[in-house]
Amino acid sequence: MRQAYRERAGPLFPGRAGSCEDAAVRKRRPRATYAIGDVQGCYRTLRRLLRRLPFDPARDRLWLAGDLVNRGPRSLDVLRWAREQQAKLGGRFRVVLGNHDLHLIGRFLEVRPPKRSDTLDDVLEAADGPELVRWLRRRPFLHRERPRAGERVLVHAGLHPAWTTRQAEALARRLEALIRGPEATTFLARPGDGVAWTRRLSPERRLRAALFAFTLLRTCTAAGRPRPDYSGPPDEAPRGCLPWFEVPGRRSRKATVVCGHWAALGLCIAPGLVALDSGCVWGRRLSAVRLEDRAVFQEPAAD
Ligand SMILES: [Mn+2]
Repeated sequence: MRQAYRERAGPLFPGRAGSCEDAAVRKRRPRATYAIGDVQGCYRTLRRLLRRLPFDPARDRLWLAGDLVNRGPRSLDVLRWAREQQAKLGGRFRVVLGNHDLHLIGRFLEVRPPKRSDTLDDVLEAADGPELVRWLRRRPFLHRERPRAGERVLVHAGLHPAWTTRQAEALARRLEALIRGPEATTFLARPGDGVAWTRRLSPERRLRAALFAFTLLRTCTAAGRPRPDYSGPPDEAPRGCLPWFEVPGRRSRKATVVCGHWAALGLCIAPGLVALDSGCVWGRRLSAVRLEDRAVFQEPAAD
């Protein structure tokens, strides 16, 4: 893999405690963007990680790669926290939708059956549950920006190799409109389709393929067709099965993609890629990366 760093079973990156950096130092350094991986209801670990970050709520930015909820024990707390952060930080807080977030919305709309591993009851039964789901339903699939240092895209799983980042953004906006509207009930009844991106796809098939890429994609064939059947580590993938970000000629390759979703990949920092899912909900760690200098901060799972 063309990677600068990939997580092994090595030591934790302790990061720097917030208290090490005094106010004067904070003022001098440029604004930082901290990107955090899949929280999945692990609220206790999230709070501990946040305490570790030298995050300045008056200046810095916080990005979450989606899958705020499910499988972990404290989804309700995570949602309440996220909504509060949104109110406090405004555009400096960004979160994108993941497959588990969509599953919660689908459960709330009663178009998805419960799965045995679901831990969503606390949200579904809470008095403020409907309000929190309404808030979640208005989150985007993709956040894209072009700071001077280079283009950045935040997405839960990945980008179809055939897409430019502009195309991806346009598809995300169309999907978001659909999820917020009355068609959500039929559309969310099943997950997206991992299909090749061709001109022949109908508009509806296109949106289903986009839903798959944004929320479920991990691997593709060398020709860029998604392989929905493989979720293991990249070095054990069957022949001809590549991480989506390594597909030759991928059209979004000049941007830096910040994503999560692939726990078996682990924290992976490479040119053009910051993959953040380090398996917190599986008892491993929750990771944050400061995008400006790629400093890593990790917290062992505590939920
Ligand atoms: Mn996911």
